[in-house]
Amino acid sequence: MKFKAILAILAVAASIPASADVLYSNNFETNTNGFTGAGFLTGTQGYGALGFGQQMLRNNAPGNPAAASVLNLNFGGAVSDANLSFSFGALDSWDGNNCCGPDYFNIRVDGNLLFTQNFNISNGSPAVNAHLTTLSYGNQLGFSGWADQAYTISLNLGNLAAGDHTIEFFASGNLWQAGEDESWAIDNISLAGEQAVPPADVPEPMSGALLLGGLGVMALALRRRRA
Ligand SMILES: [Ca+2]
Ligand SMILES: [Ca+2]
Ligand SMILES: [Ca+2]
Repeated sequence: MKFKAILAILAVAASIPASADVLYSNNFETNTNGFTGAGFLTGTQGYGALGFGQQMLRNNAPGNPAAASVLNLNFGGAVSDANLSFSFGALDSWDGNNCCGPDYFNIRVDGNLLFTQNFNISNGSPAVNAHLTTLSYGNQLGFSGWADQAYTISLNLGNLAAGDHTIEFFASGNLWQAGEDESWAIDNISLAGEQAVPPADVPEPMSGALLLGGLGVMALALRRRRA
Protein backbone atom coordinates (compact mmCIF):
# COMPACT_ATOMS: atom_id res chain seq x y z
CA MET A 1 0.00 0.00 0.00
CA LYS A 2 2.75 2.41 0.93
CA PHE A 3 4.59 1.70 -2.31
CA LYS A 4 1.43 2.43 -4.31
CA ALA A 5 0.90 5.61 -2.33
CA ILE A 6 4.41 6.79 -3.22
CA LEU A 7 3.79 6.03 -6.87
CA ALA A 8 0.52 7.98 -6.74
CA ILE A 9 2.26 10.97 -5.16
CA LEU A 10 4.97 10.85 -7.83
CA ALA A 11 2.32 10.71 -10.59
CA VAL A 12 0.51 13.74 -9.15
CA ALA A 13 3.77 15.68 -8.79
CA ALA A 14 4.68 14.94 -12.42
CA SER A 15 1.31 16.16 -13.70
CA ILE A 16 1.23 19.49 -11.82
CA PRO A 17 1.60 22.18 -14.51
CA ALA A 18 4.04 25.01 -13.98
CA SER A 19 2.25 28.13 -12.75
CA ALA A 20 1.76 30.87 -15.34
CA ASP A 21 4.57 33.41 -15.50
CA VAL A 22 3.90 37.10 -16.15
CA LEU A 23 6.14 37.68 -19.17
CA TYR A 24 5.27 41.33 -19.77
CA SER A 25 3.30 43.92 -17.86
CA ASN A 26 2.96 47.68 -17.89
CA ASN A 27 0.62 50.07 -16.09
CA PHE A 28 1.95 53.00 -18.17
CA GLU A 29 2.51 55.13 -15.10
CA THR A 30 6.08 55.98 -16.12
CA ASN A 31 7.00 54.46 -19.51
CA THR A 32 5.92 52.72 -22.71
CA ASN A 33 8.78 50.19 -22.63
CA GLY A 34 8.33 47.50 -25.27
CA PHE A 35 6.03 49.64 -27.42
CA THR A 36 6.81 51.26 -30.76
CA GLY A 37 4.61 52.98 -33.33
CA ALA A 38 1.79 55.41 -32.53
CA GLY A 39 0.65 56.23 -29.03
CA PHE A 40 1.73 58.35 -26.07
CA LEU A 41 1.31 58.56 -22.32
CA THR A 42 -1.50 60.79 -21.17
CA GLY A 43 -3.38 61.58 -17.95
CA THR A 44 -6.30 59.24 -17.26
CA GLN A 45 -8.93 61.87 -16.31
CA GLY A 46 -12.13 59.93 -15.36
CA TYR A 47 -10.49 56.58 -16.15
CA GLY A 48 -8.41 56.99 -12.99
CA ALA A 49 -11.40 55.93 -10.88
CA LEU A 50 -11.65 52.70 -12.92
CA GLY A 51 -8.19 51.40 -12.03
CA PHE A 52 -6.23 53.17 -14.78
CA GLY A 53 -4.05 55.05 -12.27
CA GLN A 54 -2.52 58.39 -13.25
CA GLN A 55 -1.43 57.67 -16.83
CA MET A 56 -2.35 55.37 -19.71
CA LEU A 57 -1.26 54.78 -23.30
CA ARG A 58 -3.46 56.73 -25.73
CA ASN A 59 -3.61 56.35 -29.52
CA ASN A 60 -5.48 58.97 -31.58
CA ALA A 61 -3.85 58.24 -34.94
CA PRO A 62 -5.82 58.96 -38.14
CA GLY A 63 -6.17 56.68 -41.19
CA ASN A 64 -7.81 53.39 -42.13
CA PRO A 65 -6.37 51.35 -40.65
CA ALA A 66 -4.95 53.89 -38.23
CA ALA A 67 -1.31 53.61 -37.19
CA ALA A 68 -0.87 50.87 -34.60
CA SER A 69 0.66 50.87 -31.14
CA VAL A 70 2.97 47.85 -31.32
CA LEU A 71 4.16 45.70 -28.42
CA ASN A 72 7.42 43.95 -29.29
CA LEU A 73 8.24 40.81 -27.32
CA ASN A 74 11.10 38.33 -27.28
CA PHE A 75 10.86 35.03 -25.42
CA GLY A 76 13.92 33.01 -24.44
CA GLY A 77 11.80 29.85 -24.30
CA ALA A 78 8.53 28.77 -25.93
CA VAL A 79 5.37 29.95 -24.16
CA SER A 80 2.25 27.80 -23.90
CA ASP A 81 -1.30 28.94 -23.12
CA ALA A 82 -0.35 32.63 -23.44
CA ASN A 83 -3.01 35.05 -22.25
CA LEU A 84 -3.14 38.78 -23.01
CA SER A 85 -5.25 41.02 -20.79
CA PHE A 86 -5.56 44.78 -20.44
CA SER A 87 -7.89 47.65 -19.63
CA PHE A 88 -9.35 49.42 -22.68
CA GLY A 89 -10.91 52.83 -23.05
CA ALA A 90 -13.07 53.79 -26.07
CA LEU A 91 -12.72 57.56 -25.83
CA ASP A 92 -15.53 59.74 -27.14
CA SER A 93 -17.73 59.41 -30.20
CA TRP A 94 -17.21 55.87 -31.51
CA ASP A 95 -20.08 55.40 -33.97
CA GLY A 96 -20.74 51.66 -34.28
CA ASN A 97 -23.07 51.22 -37.24
CA ASN A 98 -24.51 54.73 -36.99
CA CYS A 99 -23.90 57.55 -39.46
CA CYS A 100 -20.14 57.72 -39.11
CA GLY A 101 -18.93 54.21 -38.51
CA PRO A 102 -17.91 51.51 -38.37
CA ASP A 103 -15.19 52.19 -35.81
CA TYR A 104 -13.26 49.04 -35.04
CA PHE A 105 -10.64 48.32 -32.39
CA ASN A 106 -8.39 45.44 -33.47
CA ILE A 107 -5.59 43.25 -32.16
CA ARG A 108 -3.21 41.54 -34.53
CA VAL A 109 -0.65 39.03 -33.22
CA ASP A 110 2.27 38.18 -35.51
CA GLY A 111 0.22 39.44 -38.45
CA ASN A 112 -2.96 37.50 -37.59
CA LEU A 113 -6.12 39.40 -36.67
CA LEU A 114 -7.32 37.85 -33.38
CA PHE A 115 -9.76 40.47 -32.10
CA THR A 116 -12.01 43.07 -33.71
CA GLN A 117 -14.89 44.99 -32.19
CA ASN A 118 -17.09 47.79 -33.49
CA PHE A 119 -17.73 50.16 -30.54
CA ASN A 120 -20.66 52.57 -30.27
CA ILE A 121 -21.22 55.24 -27.65
CA SER A 122 -24.92 55.66 -28.32
CA ASN A 123 -26.61 52.32 -28.93
CA GLY A 124 -27.86 52.07 -25.35
CA SER A 125 -25.84 49.03 -24.31
CA PRO A 126 -22.18 48.09 -23.95
CA ALA A 127 -20.37 46.16 -26.65
CA VAL A 128 -20.71 42.38 -26.34
CA ASN A 129 -17.82 40.11 -27.14
CA ALA A 130 -16.69 36.94 -25.38
CA HIS A 131 -13.38 38.66 -24.59
CA LEU A 132 -14.89 41.84 -23.09
CA THR A 133 -15.89 42.74 -19.54
CA THR A 134 -17.60 46.10 -19.16
CA LEU A 135 -16.16 48.55 -16.60
CA SER A 136 -18.15 51.65 -17.60
CA TYR A 137 -20.61 52.54 -20.32
CA GLY A 138 -22.47 55.75 -21.12
CA ASN A 139 -20.55 57.91 -18.64
CA GLN A 140 -18.46 60.97 -19.37
CA LEU A 141 -14.93 60.02 -18.30
CA GLY A 142 -13.21 63.15 -19.61
CA PHE A 143 -11.57 64.17 -22.88
CA SER A 144 -14.12 65.75 -25.25
CA GLY A 145 -17.80 66.14 -24.44
CA TRP A 146 -18.90 62.69 -25.61
CA ALA A 147 -19.58 59.74 -23.33
CA ASP A 148 -16.79 57.17 -22.98
CA GLN A 149 -16.50 53.45 -22.38
CA ALA A 150 -14.16 51.21 -20.41
CA TYR A 151 -13.68 47.46 -20.63
CA THR A 152 -11.20 44.78 -19.77
CA ILE A 153 -10.14 42.67 -22.74
CA SER A 154 -8.77 39.15 -22.30
CA LEU A 155 -7.50 37.08 -25.19
CA ASN A 156 -5.88 33.65 -25.28
CA LEU A 157 -3.01 33.63 -27.75
CA GLY A 158 -2.32 29.89 -27.60
CA ASN A 159 1.30 28.80 -27.90
CA LEU A 160 4.07 31.22 -28.83
CA ALA A 161 7.44 29.96 -30.01
CA ALA A 162 10.70 31.21 -28.55
CA GLY A 163 11.89 34.39 -30.29
CA ASP A 164 10.27 37.61 -31.51
CA HIS A 165 6.56 38.44 -31.51
CA THR A 166 4.53 41.57 -32.25
CA ILE A 167 1.13 42.51 -30.90
CA GLU A 168 -0.48 45.41 -32.81
CA PHE A 169 -3.32 47.45 -31.35
CA PHE A 170 -5.09 49.65 -33.89
CA ALA A 171 -8.36 51.24 -34.99
CA SER A 172 -9.90 50.85 -38.44
CA GLY A 173 -13.05 51.73 -40.36
CA ASN A 174 -13.74 53.99 -43.33
CA LEU A 175 -15.16 56.59 -40.96
CA TRP A 176 -12.60 56.34 -38.17
CA GLN A 177 -12.38 60.03 -37.26
CA ALA A 178 -9.54 59.94 -34.71
CA GLY A 179 -8.00 62.89 -32.87
CA GLU A 180 -10.18 64.50 -30.20
CA ASP A 181 -13.35 63.05 -31.77
CA GLU A 182 -12.66 59.35 -31.24
CA SER A 183 -9.56 57.65 -29.90
CA TRP A 184 -8.62 54.82 -27.58
CA ALA A 185 -6.39 54.02 -24.63
CA ILE A 186 -5.04 50.89 -22.99
CA ASP A 187 -3.65 50.25 -19.51
CA ASN A 188 -2.68 47.50 -17.06
CA ILE A 189 -1.49 45.25 -19.85
CA SER A 190 -0.25 41.80 -18.92
CA LEU A 191 0.92 38.85 -20.96
CA ALA A 192 1.16 35.60 -19.00
CA GLY A 193 1.86 32.01 -19.95
CA GLU A 194 3.82 28.92 -19.09
CA GLN A 195 7.32 29.41 -20.36
CA ALA A 196 9.56 26.46 -21.12
CA VAL A 197 12.68 26.52 -18.95
CA PRO A 198 15.51 28.02 -21.00
CA PRO A 199 18.26 25.45 -21.70
CA ALA A 200 20.71 27.17 -19.34
CA ASP A 201 18.33 26.64 -16.39
CA VAL A 202 17.60 22.93 -16.94
CA PRO A 203 18.62 21.01 -13.78
CA GLU A 204 21.74 18.92 -14.24
CA PRO A 205 20.93 15.31 -15.25
CA MET A 206 23.00 14.07 -12.30
CA SER A 207 20.67 15.59 -9.71
CA GLY A 208 17.64 14.00 -11.43
CA ALA A 209 19.40 10.61 -11.49
CA LEU A 210 20.26 10.93 -7.80
CA LEU A 211 16.64 11.74 -6.99
CA LEU A 212 15.35 8.71 -8.90
CA GLY A 213 18.05 6.53 -7.29
CA GLY A 214 16.99 7.69 -3.85
CA LEU A 215 13.34 6.91 -4.57
CA GLY A 216 14.35 3.46 -5.81
CA VAL A 217 16.13 2.74 -2.54
CA MET A 218 13.06 3.90 -0.61
CA ALA A 219 10.78 1.66 -2.66
CA LEU A 220 13.11 -1.32 -2.15
CA ALA A 221 13.19 -0.73 1.60
CA LEU A 222 9.39 -0.66 1.74
CA ARG A 223 9.11 -3.85 -0.31
CA ARG A 224 11.59 -5.62 1.98
CA ARG A 225 9.65 -4.52 5.04
CA ARG A 226 6.45 -5.91 3.51
CA ALA A 227 8.16 -9.18 2.68
CA1 LIG B 1 -2.00 53.51 -15.70
CA1 LIG C 1 -15.46 61.93 -23.27
CA1 LIG D 1 -16.34 57.30 -36.70
